Amino acid sequence: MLGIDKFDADGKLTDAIYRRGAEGWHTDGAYNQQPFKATQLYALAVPSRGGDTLFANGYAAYDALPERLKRRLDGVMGAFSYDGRRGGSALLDKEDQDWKPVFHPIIRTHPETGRNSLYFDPGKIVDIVGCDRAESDALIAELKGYMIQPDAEYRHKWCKGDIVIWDNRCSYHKAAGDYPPEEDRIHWRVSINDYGVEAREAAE
Ligand SMILES: O=C(O)CCC(=O)C(=O)O
Ligand SMILES: [Fe+2]
Repeated sequence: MLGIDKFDADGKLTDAIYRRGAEGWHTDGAYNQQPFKATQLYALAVPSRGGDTLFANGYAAYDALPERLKRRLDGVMGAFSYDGRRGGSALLDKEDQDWKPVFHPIIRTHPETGRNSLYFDPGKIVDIVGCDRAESDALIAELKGYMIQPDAEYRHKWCKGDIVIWDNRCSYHKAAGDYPPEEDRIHWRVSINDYGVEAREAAE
């Protein structure tokens, strides 16, 4: 359940709960070896104003890359971790914050649609494998600029009872984080694991 116990025992707003998902555009589970395939939110309480969730399309981000970058990034891996390039998270236990980086291709071919998307999360990426620090920093800054394409965004205005499911393999999202803090904004959240084609075939 997301959004409960927002105020601590002293009545102080816990920012990590109020602003969850609002720190920036991201894709869920990039710090996992096998990132979540999809995430589902079910709205149980919706504030009177604000609190939308914004989505953007990773295929459109890939399509917008100049040919030079598409070629440069072909087959290139990114290193991702929970902390990315900054400090720890207030929501996680110490042991989770110390996770080693995991590696994912930056250009990711969706296993079901066969389309390429830019797999990128500015808060979770540590560096781009095979580059020196300066080149990796420059590439990360450049890719950030292509993530959000203005004609490929969707803004969900929640109604109580809505269920929204998104595909983390080809999209980014963030919470608007702008609703009245004294009001409830509560979702029931389910992360859907991606066992990959091999695991699915083995199970059939
Ligand atoms: O609360 C939201 O609108 C989205 C939060 C989020 O990023 C998530 O649940 O993965
Ligand atoms: Fe998220």
